[in-house]
Amino acid sequence: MVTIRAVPEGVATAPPSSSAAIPVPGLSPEVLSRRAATVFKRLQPTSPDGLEKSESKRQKLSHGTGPAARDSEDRPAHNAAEDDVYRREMMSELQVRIAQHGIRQETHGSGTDRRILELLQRSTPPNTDPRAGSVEAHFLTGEEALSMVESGSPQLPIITSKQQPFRWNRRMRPIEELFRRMEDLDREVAVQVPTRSHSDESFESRELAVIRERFLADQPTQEPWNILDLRSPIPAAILPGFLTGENCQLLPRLRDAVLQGKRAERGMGSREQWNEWRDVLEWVLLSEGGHNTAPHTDSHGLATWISVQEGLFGFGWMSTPTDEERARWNAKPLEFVDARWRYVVLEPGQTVFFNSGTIHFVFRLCGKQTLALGGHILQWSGIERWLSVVSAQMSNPDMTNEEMEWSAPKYVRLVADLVEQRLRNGRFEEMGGRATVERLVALLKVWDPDPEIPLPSPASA
Ligand SMILES: O=C(O)CCC(=O)C(=O)O
Ligand SMILES: [Fe+2]
Repeated sequence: MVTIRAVPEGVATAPPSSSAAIPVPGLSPEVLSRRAATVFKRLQPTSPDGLEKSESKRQKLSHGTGPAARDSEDRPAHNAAEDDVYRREMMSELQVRIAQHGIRQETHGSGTDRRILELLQRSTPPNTDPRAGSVEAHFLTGEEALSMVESGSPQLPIITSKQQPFRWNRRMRPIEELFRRMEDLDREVAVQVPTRSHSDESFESRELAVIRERFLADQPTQEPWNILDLRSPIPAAILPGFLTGENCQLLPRLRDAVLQGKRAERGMGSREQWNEWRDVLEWVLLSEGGHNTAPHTDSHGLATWISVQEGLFGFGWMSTPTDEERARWNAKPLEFVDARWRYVVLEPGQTVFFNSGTIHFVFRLCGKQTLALGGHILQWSGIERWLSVVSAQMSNPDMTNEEMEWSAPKYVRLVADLVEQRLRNGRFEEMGGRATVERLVALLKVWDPDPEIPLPSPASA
């Protein structure tokens, strides 16, 4: 993830750039990694108290705003039985849609539907009980999550609740408030439309005013729109509390190194460059029900958090893949299924965090819009893993693009500099000791294939 694109980002009229890690049906490579590509060349309203738990009631649960989490009562519940109801409904819906689709021309959505159905047929809820075998997802309070991500790089998804400092105004739906806060609705943004032919691009450009009208009218549709590239109009205060510790703040430090170099003043780098980085650090996912996203890894080796604001958000992942499973998936990301797939259905107020390289997919029942806030992070303790994910993404032609080839080495070199700085400042104990950090620096430096590649200057980055 890493070069900074010269494409202006402020007005999202340009078609998405191409720098996705892998091709994903229904989520074109261009769109998939546009956020990260931009710089890498690429909350949640808390749910109302007493979440109702039957599927039908759950469907009614749309949004809410409450205080940020404070104590252990904020551990999210994992309700495997309800999630299974959602999965079954999802499978029936997909079966009908696939049958209806029949022999019509292949679209972006039809490929994704078949893939998601195949995965859901194999997916089970994660085991969360250590007495029943290996735990496959962590359902944690904010405090527990904070301590886990500050002390290491968890390989399993973490699910928390009430971790978002930002509060919606309770007088309207978050989706309505989102558009209110955008102010200028004449701008355009790329919208993914699953009924577009597979031979065409998966997105088309639409005015924000049109998108707003469509979402507020909330009519049933066979053509669910998905907007992945929406610049967040809400204050830069959406990072879930448990991700605000120092170990999770490597990406903003990398941004500073890119945009400011050796200067520490404000104002280095252009406003647009800072905005581009902000678009990687935090973003908005707005979708009509029925829009799904096939399995992929987020580009440039970035770790990701997603906080659901409205609607129910089905999130699936390949659980603890072996090296062999990962290699087989890397080789055939559009086909490989023979692994342990797990899923959860997230509610407003819940956040999922998953680390670099997690192979994940998203599913949504028809008829219910979803809004989520999300962002990317990198952990200081996750540098080695990041390096291996970026290497895999670069070595696989399906996962590589020019932008990554050009930029990843530069960013790896900047990370090496940052780690060396920690060594100079005597900050090695927190990263596993001097020997470990020295080995890491050596690894980062060896990896860099061409230390002579010039770093992006503030002017060109
Ligand atoms: O919301 C979606 O459909 C996809 C979310 C996701 O995984 C991504 O944007 O990378
Ligand atoms: Fe993703």
